[in-house]
Amino acid sequence: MRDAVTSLIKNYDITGRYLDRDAIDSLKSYFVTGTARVQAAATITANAAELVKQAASQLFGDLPELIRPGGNAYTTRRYAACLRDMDYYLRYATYALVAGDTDVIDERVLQGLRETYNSLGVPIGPTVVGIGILKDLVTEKVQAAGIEVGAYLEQPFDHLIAELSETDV
Ligand SMILES: CCC1=C(C)/C(=C/C2=NC(=C\c3[nH]c(/C=C4\NC(=O)[C@H](C)[C@H]4CC)c(C)c3CCC(=O)O)/C(CCC(=O)O)=C2C)NC1=O
Repeated sequence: MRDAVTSLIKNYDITGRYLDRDAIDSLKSYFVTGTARVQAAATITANAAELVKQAASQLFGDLPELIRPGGNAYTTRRYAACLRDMDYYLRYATYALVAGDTDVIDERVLQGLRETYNSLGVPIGPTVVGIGILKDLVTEKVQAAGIEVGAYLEQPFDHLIAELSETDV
């Protein structure tokens, strides 16, 4: 598991280089957003249950077939599994946000996920929609708390969305 700083150092150490201008710039941009990252993570944490509940109700409002007979989130057990998955996405996005690196998401969330979803018939398109809703709700919540929002905040969600959306070759 890596963060913005260890990733960078690892890359420079491989070739035995001192940190150059590019490295310093990327470190600066990480530290400049440091306080916002930590504050955003605290805001998400304090509102996690509510964010997941809201995102799910919006998702099921937009795609009601998911919770109708034959839908993948139909039955109490599967409904609960879906909300739990949303909670996983939110929690790991929060870790990645603090780390400034999506490595934790690759390692702990995405590895083997597509295969699991495919084998259980969990639809990936609606999952991606759900993550997008989470991202919007998080952005609203963080902004309402008076914390600067921006690419730093969206990146973990965009990474999940991009990786899950990627079509198999
Ligand atoms: C921390 C990393 C991690 C992730 C991400 C994870 C996901 C994950 N989601 C699962 C199931 C599931 N995931 C969903 C999710 C949904 N169904 C829908 O229609 C919606 C689109 C969506 C919610 C947004 C459902 C319904 C199941 C249960 C499927 C079944 O058992 O038939 C399963 C199968 C095992 C189980 O039910 O627990 C895994 C492994 N597990 C992990 O350890």
